[in-house]
Amino acid sequence: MKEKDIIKKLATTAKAEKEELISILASEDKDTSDLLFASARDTRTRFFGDKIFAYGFVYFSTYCRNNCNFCYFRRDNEHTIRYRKDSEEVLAIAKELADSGVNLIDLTLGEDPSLHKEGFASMLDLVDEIHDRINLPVMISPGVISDELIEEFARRNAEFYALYQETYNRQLFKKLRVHQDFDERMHAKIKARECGMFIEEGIMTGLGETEEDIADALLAMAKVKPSQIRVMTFVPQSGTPMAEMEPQDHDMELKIIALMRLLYPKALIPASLDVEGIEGLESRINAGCNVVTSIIPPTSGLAGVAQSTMDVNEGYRTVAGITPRLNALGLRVAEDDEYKRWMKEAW
Ligand code: SAM
Ligand code: MD0
Ligand code: SF4
Repeated sequence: MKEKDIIKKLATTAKAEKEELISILASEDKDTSDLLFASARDTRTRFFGDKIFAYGFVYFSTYCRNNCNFCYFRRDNEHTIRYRKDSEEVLAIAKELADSGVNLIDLTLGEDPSLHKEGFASMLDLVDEIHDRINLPVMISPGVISDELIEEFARRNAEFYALYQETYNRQLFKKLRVHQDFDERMHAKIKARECGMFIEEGIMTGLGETEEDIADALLAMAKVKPSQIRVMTFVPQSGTPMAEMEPQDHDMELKIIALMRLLYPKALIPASLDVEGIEGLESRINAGCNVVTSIIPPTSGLAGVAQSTMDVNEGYRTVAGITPRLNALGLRVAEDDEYKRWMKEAW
């Protein structure tokens, strides 16, 4: 089948064979990509209208026991600024984010040994405090945690568990997430889903993966029944083994976003401000995203992940910063009760 017919089939059936996905990923034809993005936007409008959800990002500990080769916060990176925010600081930041109009608070951290030591007691309490005092849903991004802890976070009603596989190519996974277990990471997501949490799955591009790897990932991620799916282009980080790797342009990320939209029409798909900052917002939204992530208060002293400082102090990674840009595209930041309604209907 020709690429354009594959896209039409995808838009009506949400189905494609692996070879078909590969041919779209490999295509360099402008008409094909224009049709791909237009179909993705149509699909988003069909399921979400003009609503875009906004997530506040609280990276509250940058300590990590792991050594992922791509990550600025890996254990052995001596360039990293390490900090750990206490609960009162996190709550003050979450309140500021809520007042600014975000729909969810994403509590993210490295696999901080001191949190593991205390059994995540302070983070579990934070989930309760955000629910009680701030009344917003919570996403947790703690990395891989035990089944018992997943059960405990689920008991506290943490709504979302984000844990990205990065790749479904096991050899590549081993090179990236050194000394980590592919199956253990998959298991944590399946377990969390069984306990009643929404799952965010994700991949990275620009790591030397093939188009076949990407197509495999797009199809295989269905296994974890994700409600939110993402792709981010790898951004080389100083002080890491991959610091000198040639960065890839963002075209592949945009194509993957659009394919995600067509394969998983009801999914939440983030446009991360953490890759290209605010300048990268429009292209990602135009590829079919319906969430903006990595909104960070300018004076909070918090870091991003892939772009730890870009646009943060300038105040561009804020709801006020994204609103005019979304409005110019005929879109708007959703209200909290619209997000809560999505959660009810999506389960
Ligand atoms: N430590 C937890 C974990 O690894 O699951 C939570 C941190 S999570 C926010 C880190 C995610 O950011 C990674 O899973 C990866 O997808 C993304 N990321 C990290 N470093 C990146 C980089 N240099 N470029 C692009 N994305 C990156
Ligand atoms: C983002 N930097 O939203 C964040 C991060 C973690 N749940 C999300 C990758 O882009
Ligand atoms: Fe740690 Fe997560 Fe970075 Fe890996 S990606 S080094 S687990 S913070």
